[in-house]
Amino acid sequence: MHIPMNSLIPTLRQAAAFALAASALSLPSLHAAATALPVEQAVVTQAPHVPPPITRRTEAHVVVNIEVKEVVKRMDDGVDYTFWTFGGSVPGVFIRVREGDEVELHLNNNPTSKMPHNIDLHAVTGPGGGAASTFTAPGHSSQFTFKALNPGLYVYHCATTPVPMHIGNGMYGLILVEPKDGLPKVDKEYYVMQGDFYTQGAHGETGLQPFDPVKATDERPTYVVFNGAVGSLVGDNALTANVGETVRLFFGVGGPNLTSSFHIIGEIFDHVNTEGGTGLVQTNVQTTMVPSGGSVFMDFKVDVPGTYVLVDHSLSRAFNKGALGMMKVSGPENKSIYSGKELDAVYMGDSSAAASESAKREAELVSQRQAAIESNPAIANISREIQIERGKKVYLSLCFACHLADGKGLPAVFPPLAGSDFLKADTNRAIRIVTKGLTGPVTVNGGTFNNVMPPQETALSQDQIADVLTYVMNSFGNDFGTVSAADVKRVQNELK
Ligand code: HEC
Ligand SMILES: [Cu+2]
Repeated sequence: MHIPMNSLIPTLRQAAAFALAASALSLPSLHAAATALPVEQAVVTQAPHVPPPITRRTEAHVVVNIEVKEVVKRMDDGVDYTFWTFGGSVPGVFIRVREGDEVELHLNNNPTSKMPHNIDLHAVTGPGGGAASTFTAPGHSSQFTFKALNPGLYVYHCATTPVPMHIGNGMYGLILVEPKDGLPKVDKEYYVMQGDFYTQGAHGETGLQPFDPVKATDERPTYVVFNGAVGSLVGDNALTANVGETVRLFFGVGGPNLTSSFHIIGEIFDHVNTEGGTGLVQTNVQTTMVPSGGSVFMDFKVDVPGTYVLVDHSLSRAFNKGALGMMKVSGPENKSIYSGKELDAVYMGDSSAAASESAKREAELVSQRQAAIESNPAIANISREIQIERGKKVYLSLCFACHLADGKGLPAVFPPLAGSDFLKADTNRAIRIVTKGLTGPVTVNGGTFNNVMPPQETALSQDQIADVLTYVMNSFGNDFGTVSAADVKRVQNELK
């Protein structure tokens, strides 16, 4: 529907002209375009919140203000990223208007931004969806007005070159154009968007991570997340609902590349507005496919209490790259619908209660370490504890599947790590095993094993291998010493 992006991108000179015109035009823009309609200011919200339903049943001239900001935020524990945002966080602010409204959109690019940006709203009928009219240099504003002709849930995104980079840095959000008579009433509404992120460091590598254009072009994301970060909907940030309530979820995929197979573990969607449209309402759906640059909204009644897990059912993304969120439903049990027993640690991996306790404990220890560094040079012990807590999360996401949560393994199948004489004997060998895997007969604590341990070198960073080995060497009754990232680096270099 939109014309090719390249032809939209103004030349630099045009861009400067745009920006100038824009800044001249839109001094605090009370001068709404001449309109016969009542003027109102849109309420916009940050995810997972949604503006209240529109109760008016007549058209209005709605003014929307969005500030573009480039901000450093958490992508994962210890991992920071410079996100480019519509409104300060990822996804961008949720915009809610009504079919037939005139929407006057102001795009304000914060003076601290390094890049020009613009906005293409899929709800717009007109070339570029607003992109050319809103190309805005740092410290400038631009505006344009469109009529919301078609009801539905639409993605908006930045369309400035290089477009995959702008979207890949988090520049997307949703705009809902409510049908004239509104949507069916529900008890709770939430806003979630999935996006794929490409960092130069491996998954979990700490520090400020730059965008990796090669991984982006190859569509090999380091992170696939809901609402801009690993764990943004986990633990204390989980969505909530009460038994008996009907929940509506507005879900979009910003991409820039991946399609989502969106599913909630333990729920069935009662109604799904497929592809964010208003005509085709499918009922009783398990998993719905949401294209990049597309959306869906669905509602479901929550009947029994517990934790429901939002995933991209391309499950490596959920369990290894971050596309996992939670909805906590409270209220009375109903044994006729569900007999009991919660999702346990094995299923939830590093998002289990035990692992999220680990994340909290890790944060406490990190600040303790900071204090210790300042007052006392004897920090080795605290560093080891931090490694253990970090390593435990890696263990719970990966190793436990075979070696089991208690490290005892399975006789004749998976060797024990608890009390393992084999592990204790040679730390460098343990690093090699986790890096390259292990096959062929081995004897551990007198038992013989002849099976396959898969290599972890592409899944785990050097820090993570050091942490997980430190964890296993100091857990399950073991007291075998520690492994540093430098040790892992040395052994891995010898393997090359
Ligand atoms: C898919 C199953 C599987 C996973 C996942 C797995 N292992 Fe293993 N591991 C094995 C098997 C099987 C062996 C023995 C291989 C053989 O018999 O040749 C083994 C051997 C080992 C050994 C040497 C034997 C011993 O008990 O001392 C260590 C150490 C080890 N694994 C650590 C880990 C760590 C740490 C992780 C997580 C990063 C992990 N493993 C993940 C299956 C697995
Ligand atoms: Cu941009």
